Amino acid sequence: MTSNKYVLNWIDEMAAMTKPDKIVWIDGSEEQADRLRDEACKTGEMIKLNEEKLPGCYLHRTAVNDVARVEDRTFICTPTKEEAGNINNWIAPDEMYARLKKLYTGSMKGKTMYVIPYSMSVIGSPFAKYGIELTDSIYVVLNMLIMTRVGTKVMEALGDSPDYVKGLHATADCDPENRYIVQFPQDNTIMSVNSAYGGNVLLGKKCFALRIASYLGRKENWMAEHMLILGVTYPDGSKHYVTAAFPSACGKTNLAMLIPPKQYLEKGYKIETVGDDIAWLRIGQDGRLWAVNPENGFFGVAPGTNEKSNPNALASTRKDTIFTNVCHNLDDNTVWWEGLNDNPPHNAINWKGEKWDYTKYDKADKINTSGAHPNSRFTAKAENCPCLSDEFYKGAGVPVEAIIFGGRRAKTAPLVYQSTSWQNGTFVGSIMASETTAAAAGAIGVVRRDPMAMRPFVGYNMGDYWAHWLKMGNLIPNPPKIFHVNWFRTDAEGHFIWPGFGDNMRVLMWILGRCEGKYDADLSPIGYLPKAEDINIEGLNGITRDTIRELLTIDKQSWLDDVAHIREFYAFVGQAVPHALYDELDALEARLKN
Ligand code: OXD
Ligand code: MN
Repeated sequence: MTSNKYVLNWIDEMAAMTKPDKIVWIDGSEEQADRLRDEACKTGEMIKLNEEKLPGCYLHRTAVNDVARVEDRTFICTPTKEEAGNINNWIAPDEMYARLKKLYTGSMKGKTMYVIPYSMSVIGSPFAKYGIELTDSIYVVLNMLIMTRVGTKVMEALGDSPDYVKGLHATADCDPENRYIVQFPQDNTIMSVNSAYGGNVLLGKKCFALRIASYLGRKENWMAEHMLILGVTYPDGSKHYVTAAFPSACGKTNLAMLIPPKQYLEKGYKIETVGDDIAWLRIGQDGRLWAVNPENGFFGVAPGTNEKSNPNALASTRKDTIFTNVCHNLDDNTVWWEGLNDNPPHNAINWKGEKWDYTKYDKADKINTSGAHPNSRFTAKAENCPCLSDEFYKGAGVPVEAIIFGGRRAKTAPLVYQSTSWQNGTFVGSIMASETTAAAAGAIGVVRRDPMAMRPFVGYNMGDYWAHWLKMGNLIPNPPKIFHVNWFRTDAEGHFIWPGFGDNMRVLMWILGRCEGKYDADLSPIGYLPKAEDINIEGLNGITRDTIRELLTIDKQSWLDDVAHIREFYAFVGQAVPHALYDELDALEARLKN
């Protein structure tokens, strides 16, 4: 498929180490994909689902000890520890290469090594970056075929260039003690071993499109962010785009695909999805910041996805989808997960591959009693999403008017506020945090700081990453405005006050209105707050102007407590934290005390 000597030499070297029986290039054709699907079904690696109800869909189960990304086994191997920073795990590159070599040696004996040439972003577009993943897993091949653009065309676009990201994945023994997800940013290299779970092995996603890409972005003056991208079409036909970064379990996919409330639909407003997880952002010739979604599919969490919470995501999974670790309904050979509907299958196999008794389900012990694993997934083609934007296919990107940060905060953060400048907005991103819920193990309400939702995904020192944000602010002639939202404020009884889901459109419209200069706002110690009358509550049951006022209050003491927590966090991030962010923190504290 290629005469690129850099690629061929590297594959030879990797094959000499892993010793596969054969090497197969993935050309991106349907015929080849079909043969691989057949083979995976023969070996039991995948189960073909009901062709009438779920055409082209398959079920796969991973090992029970291999069901999620593993942050403690993820490494950024820069030449010095300072470059990786305190947030990332670090081991010196030479030592890591030596450790990995032992694990990879002979690991593909008796197996096939698949060579997957893939592109992040539209092939040949100004945003595009290429990668090659070597893997011994058909599941990985078939997922990569959905999540990225794969095949011969990628090699044609790469030509003789050495400029591609090398990725080596070996399933090995799936041994959790020897599981490694390693990025070598200086070498454009990713190595993953002893896992076969999506987030650890689909190397185009977190490893490349966030960790390696964030490092490249810093070098090349662009940004790789853990952000959804959505467009709002106004009744006059104009289109307005925002990106948003939320930590997991805060509804990124739901916001990206939201269905506007009736009042907006009737007036002709429409929401279109460009991306649900990752944005690459570059400065356009017009001086604005432009965003693309480098992926080609969605690797979404299944539980909780239903006709009400996210009909567009559900529709995306009705064909050509790979389900991982969901519940298998044997009666009609379909799939089910908690929160899909109220009819759990009576004749079913759970995510562990055992007979499942739905009557034993216990919310407090989901892992052992649920039909689907809480982190079970669907890998669905973006093109199957009913609200996918046409811009998704174009590769030129969309101009971003607003960047929205958000987290799950019961008390501290108001429903929405606007930062006062790019520098202040960078500060707002750097202090992003989310509270753990009763659903997760451990104490409730513990604040985990997750700057820009990138804590697990920055490919270098977090402090330097913040400095890069500040630098980009100086480089972008017409930067987006930066906002923060919180859908999760609770009342005295612990109930969510704001309805969320489609009604988040109301907040989105305030944000876009601010970008257009349509609304005044009140300057508070933390930034600009909406005037309560500017949040549209028409048709909202139980939400009054007073509710909005309550959602916009700022409790100075809890903010001062937060300031103390942020100081500890900045100290942990260390020396690289830019002075400008300390200035912002000091100024915030002074305003709160005033
Ligand atoms: C994540 C994901 O963990 O997108 O953020 O899978
Ligand atoms: Mn994500």
